[in-house]
Order: sequence, then structure tokens, then C-alpha cells
Amino acid sequence: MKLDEVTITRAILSEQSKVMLDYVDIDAAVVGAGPSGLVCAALLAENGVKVGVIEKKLSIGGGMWGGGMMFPRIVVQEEARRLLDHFSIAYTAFEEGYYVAKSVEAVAKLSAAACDAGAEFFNLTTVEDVVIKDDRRVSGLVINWTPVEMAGLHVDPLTIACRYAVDATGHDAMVARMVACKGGEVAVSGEGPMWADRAEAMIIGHTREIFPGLVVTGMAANAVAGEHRMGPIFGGMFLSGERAAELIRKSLR
Ligand code: 48H
Repeated sequence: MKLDEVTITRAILSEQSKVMLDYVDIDAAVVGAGPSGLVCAALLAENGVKVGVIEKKLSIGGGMWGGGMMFPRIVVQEEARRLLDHFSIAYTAFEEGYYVAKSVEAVAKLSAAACDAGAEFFNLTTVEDVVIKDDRRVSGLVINWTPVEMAGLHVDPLTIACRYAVDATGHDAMVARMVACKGGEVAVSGEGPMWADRAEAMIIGHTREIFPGLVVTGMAANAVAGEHRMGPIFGGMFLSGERAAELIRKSLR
């Protein structure tokens, strides 16, 4: 087969333009493709929700690649083991209730599950603002190419509409901060010091709709609540992503 460069270009532009046009209006926009965002997106998509994942970096996976201090392993506790099974992530038992998985496999399997279920990924794309109108609800996200921000270029962004936005941006809780700084009745307390047991126990309760149309999940949920951090144990991230998906799914029904 003789290959033609222009056909390759047309294939990419044609397919991605179609997807981008289709995804200017979606059910759920998950901001951040770390573990909580990936679990949330995969479970939403598995339930027929039209979901787009917006990730500012080139790579998907957030803080999970690095495991604990660059040892590429994560720990997951008993309560979340069923989610490792659900996504076919292999693990070994350490001590009772502690399971160890490969961080690279976990990212790969969660990303694959989200893709298989129909979620669309928009990487290299930064959410820089939210849409809030008279109804006082987050009804859209303002996005731009990450390289525009990195180069400090003055290029106006574009906007997508969503029924729900999910702040899965990790420690910085970026979307919640945007809502707070634009006058939304949201306070971001910032995360507390390390206390794994408490942080993991509390994260599910902190996973909630903090402003109409905005659900927080993962480390962002703890950061908003002023809750502790937990280090490289990821069960809470998985369970929080699941909880966020559940909240949105019920509300969209
Ligand atoms: C688009 C954005 C934007 C933006 C950020 O940090 P993450 O892995 O998030 P979680 O909450 O799913 O997982 C947290 C976990 O990785 C972790 O750090 C833990 C458990 N720490 C415990 C501890 O004690 O330290 O991923 C967030 C993602 C990243 O990929 C960012 O690039 C992305 O969000 N992101 N994407 N627009 N404005 N801001």
C-alpha cells in the first residue's frame, strides 16, 4: 500500500473535528484525568452518559503514574478491591486488607475502560474558566490549548456546554477555585497534613455537588473540605470517582 501524507492529515482533521463538534454539548465534563476522574468517566460512560475528559497535560493518569516516590506501585485497601476487579487491574495481597497494584497498569486499564465505554479524551486542553449565568449553575467550561497558556499567548478560548462539570483536578481543586473566585458560594479550604486513615474515610462524604452543576471528586474533594491527605493509597480516589459518577447518573436520570 502506497501512503499519502495528505490523506493521513485529512483523516486526523476529519475525525477529530467531528468529535469536537459533537462534544461542544455534553452530559458530563470531567476535568482532570487522574485516578478519580478516570474512574468517574469510565463508570459514567458505562452507564450511557455522554462524557468528555479534559486533561491539561499530554499524558493521562495524573498523579498515579508516579506511585509512591517514583516506585511505580500503588496501594489499594479492601473497600476498593472490587473496583480493581471491575477494571481488571491485577494486584497482590500484602498484609490483610492492603493490595498492591502496578501504577502503570492501573492508569492503562482505567484509560482503556473509559475509551471502551465511549468516553472521549481531550488532552493538552486546559479548563481556564466556568460558565455561570442567571440560574447560578455551572453550565459550561471555558477551554484553551495548554500550549497557549504555556507560551503566554493572548488567544481567546472556546466554550463547551455540560449538564455537570466534575472537578477532578487533584490537590489544587482548580475548578472549585474558579467558581469561588468568580463569586460562587464555594470555599476552598486547602488540604491538611498527612493522615491516611482519616483522609480515606472522609473522602466519600466530601465527594459532592458543591455548587449547582459542579461535583468535586478525588483529592480536589478533600482540598475543598480542608481534609487531610493520604499519600500513595488510591482506594479513596477510586471510590470517590465512583461516588461522583453515581451522583451525576442519578441526577441525570
Ligand atoms: C484540565 C487539569 C486542570 C485544568 C489540573 O492529581 P490527580 O491525579 O487527581 P486525583 O484527585 O484523581 O488523584 C490524586 C492522586 O493522584 C494524588 O495526588 C494523591 C492520592 N495524593 C495524596 C497525597 O497525599 O499526596 O490528577 C489531576 C489531573 C492532572 O492530570 C492535571 O494535569 C489535571 O487534573 N488538571 N486539567 N484543566 N485546569 N488542572
